[in-house]
Amino acid sequence: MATFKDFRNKVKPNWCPGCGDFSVQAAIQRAAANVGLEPENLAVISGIGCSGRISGYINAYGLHGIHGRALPIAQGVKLANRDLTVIASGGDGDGFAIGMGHTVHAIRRNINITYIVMDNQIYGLTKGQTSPRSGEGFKTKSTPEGSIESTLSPLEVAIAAGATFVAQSFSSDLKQLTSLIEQGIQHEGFSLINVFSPCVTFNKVNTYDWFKENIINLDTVEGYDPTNRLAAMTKLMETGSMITGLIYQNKEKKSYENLVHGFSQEPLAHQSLALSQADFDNLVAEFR
Ligand SMILES: Cc1ncc(C[n+]2csc(CCOP(=O)(O)OP(=O)(O)O)c2C)c(N)n1
Ligand code: SF4
Repeated sequence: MATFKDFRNKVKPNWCPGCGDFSVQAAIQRAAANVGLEPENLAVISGIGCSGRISGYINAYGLHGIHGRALPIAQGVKLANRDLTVIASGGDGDGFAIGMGHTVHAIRRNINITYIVMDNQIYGLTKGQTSPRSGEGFKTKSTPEGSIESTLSPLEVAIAAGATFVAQSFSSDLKQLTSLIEQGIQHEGFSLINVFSPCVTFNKVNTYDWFKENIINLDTVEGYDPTNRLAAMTKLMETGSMITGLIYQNKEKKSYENLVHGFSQEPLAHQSLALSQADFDNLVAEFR
């Protein structure tokens, strides 16, 4: 049986020392081993950004895709081979700015993949511009007088869009993060896990200490019921989304693969896709 070490490869991450993304990498490797996967059972598909490099740092199938397009690629992989566990990953710019349309539709589609967003509330790779997750008044080179736009609350959007699994964690809490990724992988549908993953180089506001002071861990909130959609939305709105843990899960809704008409139980990846000579001749005849 594989251990987390089997999900390591020889590529040395070029993230800045202290970047929150190191913990996300470690948590994915641990969670994959803990749920009994082998490297050949896993595909990690990422977008573009510092966080997007993660697919290159994990020993599994992987694809470092296009900015904002991790989810279309990941959904294609899952539909072609439902036997693979598919993790999509990227930054808050990737998933909640340029890729937000894909995020909303993947959520409502409820396709069985796990989407891990490394939310540092800034664009890291391009040297620190304001993202939709930056706070109002946040000053960067792209908003020198402070951001005048409302901060996006993607987890509220997710619940409104019909999400069946919504969780949030923090890079400093490897135990909780690993457990939530395990639960996300085991969830039969789309799981969204937003991770507060500090950018130590460009974001001097939302630091490790700032998150520690502002986060409420739902594990410490007595009586919180993650199956109650309205309570989940209320908690997000009350706290400005500064909660970690399993926020909402609906185990009743079937995943996309189980609903789509005619979808074969046998993965496309294992089927012969060649046309028979007779089918080919008929097709050509239609265009004569
Ligand atoms: C289509 C397209 N638009 C813009 C860019 C430039 N770009 C690369 S990464 C990035 C944003 C990075 O921020 P985020 O997704 O939050 O990831 P982080 O680097 O913070 O991990 C942008 C705007 C690009 N590569 N492709
Ligand atoms: S710039 Fe920020 S997000 Fe990018 S590797 Fe460095 S600390 Fe991480």
